[in-house]
Amino acid sequence: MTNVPAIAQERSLRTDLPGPASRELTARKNAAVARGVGTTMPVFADQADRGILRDVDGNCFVDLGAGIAVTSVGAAAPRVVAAVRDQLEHFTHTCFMVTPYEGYVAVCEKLNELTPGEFEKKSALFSSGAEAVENAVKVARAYTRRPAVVVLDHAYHGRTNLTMAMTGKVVPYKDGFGPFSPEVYRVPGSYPLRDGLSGEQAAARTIEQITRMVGPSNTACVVIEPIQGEGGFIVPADGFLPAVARWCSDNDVVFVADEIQTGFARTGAWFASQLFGIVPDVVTTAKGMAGGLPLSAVTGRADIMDAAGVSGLGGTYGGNPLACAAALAAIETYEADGLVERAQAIGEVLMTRLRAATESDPRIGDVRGRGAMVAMELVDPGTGDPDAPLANQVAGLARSRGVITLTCGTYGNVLRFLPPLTIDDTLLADGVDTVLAALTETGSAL
Ligand code: PLZ
Repeated sequence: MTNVPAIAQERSLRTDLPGPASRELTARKNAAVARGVGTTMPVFADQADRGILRDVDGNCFVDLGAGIAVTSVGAAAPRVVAAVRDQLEHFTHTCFMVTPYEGYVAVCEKLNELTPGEFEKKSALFSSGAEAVENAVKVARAYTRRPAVVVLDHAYHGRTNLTMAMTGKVVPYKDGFGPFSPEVYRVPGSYPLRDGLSGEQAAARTIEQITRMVGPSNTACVVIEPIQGEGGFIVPADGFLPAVARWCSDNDVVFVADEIQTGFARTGAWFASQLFGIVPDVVTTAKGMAGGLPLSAVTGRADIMDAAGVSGLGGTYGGNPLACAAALAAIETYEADGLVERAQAIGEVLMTRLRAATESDPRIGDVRGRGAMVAMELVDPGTGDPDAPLANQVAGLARSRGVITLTCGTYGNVLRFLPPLTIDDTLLADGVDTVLAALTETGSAL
């Protein structure tokens, strides 16, 4: 196992962006790929390792997105590469539902051990995050024999029909794609910057709405991202999540934590639920779990998970052997390389720099997050209203300087930082400082 990165860990631009090779590929993409599949960056990837992604023109970008919180161990983590190569030489696929294999069972054992809760757990594996969310709803309905699914404002749970219904933002995710799955009810959550409520107050409002609009006897599950991701990296006020989880348990409603973005060390804990002192009945995971290979999971109390009948859960590719080998190697990497602690250290670097910037720039309305899941919400300093054009301008400028920068938020005004946990401190500082310099250059609105 080599410790030498495959690419020098330095930002460097060799061509104007996009370079000639990316321009050519973009022309082919525009002709061949449906326009609905949007792309953030105008450049095509050639190689990626740790904190750097190199494009087909040889430009090296600081990666502050990790493929939307996926390549936390890096996009070429040595253990993952070796494990996938080894599995490839045995078999690529048998279908677990036809001829099972050990890797699938081993990943489930690991998930049952790592996710919060001391009770007996079971897991099932799938390929995408949306599929995991769908299956969490399936088991919750099978267990409770109730139909309703409760989700929060600003939620993001996926792009399939049921998960589109669960996702809050219409444009672009749901635009023109309805009608959506019934029995999905949306209630307000906790967004301290915008609602000014304490965790207890926000939870009382959430619970009151569920009780009044849906009724616990109709509710199969409440599905919550402990820190909302696409919706704006919204960290709920202290006390919000425990109060909602308590209400669920008092009413035999399944509490599902969607940890697809927050899970696997991202927030400086194995799972964000642990940061808020909650123990979900069911947890959905994906993204960071398998070092870049498509794998997702539902893990929960054994009695809930076993409520679905035999052959009620599955899918041809669910728990693909290559993805399982990758997950076991990625989990070993998190453990052996101390990446939970590394996420905390990354959080400190990010928070220190971003908080220092807020002192001199009133357009930074909020800096928030946990561990290596951090965001800066940009606002009009006079009114506090979201400033999406500014966020887009800053992200665009940072990208043109060689930093992969993502935005998020219902209002599109949040810049988010999700570096691979294997990025080094110098590169991380360079990436953040480039984004902050781009903000300064857009000039103060005051
Ligand atoms: N739940 C909490 O963050 C995926 C989606 C990006 P899939 N987030 C990135 C986009 O524009 O499609 C996500 C998530 C949470 C579920 C999902 C869905 O996971 O693997 O994209 O299906």
